Amino acid sequence: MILYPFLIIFYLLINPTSANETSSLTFIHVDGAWVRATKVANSAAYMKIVNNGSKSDRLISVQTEVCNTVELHTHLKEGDVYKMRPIDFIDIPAGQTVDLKEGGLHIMLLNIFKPLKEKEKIKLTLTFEKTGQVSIIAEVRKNRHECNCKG
Ligand SMILES: [Cu+2]
Repeated sequence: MILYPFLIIFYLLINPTSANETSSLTFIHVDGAWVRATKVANSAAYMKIVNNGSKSDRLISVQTEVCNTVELHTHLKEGDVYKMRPIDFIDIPAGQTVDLKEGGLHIMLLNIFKPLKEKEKIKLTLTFEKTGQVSIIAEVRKNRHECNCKG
């Protein structure tokens, strides 16, 4: 069947984008990332995650060199008190921006190796279900209002 290789070549010529379909459907970027300065063991990272793609995505894990344990957290009301709770993923719907902020969704950094001082830069690697890994630099700040970063 000598025609077979030619059929494959023909398919590739008429369908050149098939190999990277996933990356063309999701487009994730991160704005205004910051991490709270801390002298104690735990801190949190906040940011806006923007999905300009046509498919929804999910943040499923985060890695950083400042600690070994990173959790995705939300705040839930129990009685009159809001408490932090770990969640398995954060949905990032197509065409929307998800705001990770104080009192809401956030990235929890647990058992940090050493104190985080203002203006330090911390690398965070975010893993999304479809987009894959996105590495960002977050600045250490005392609070959101001292942050020069956008958002
Ligand atoms: Cu938390």
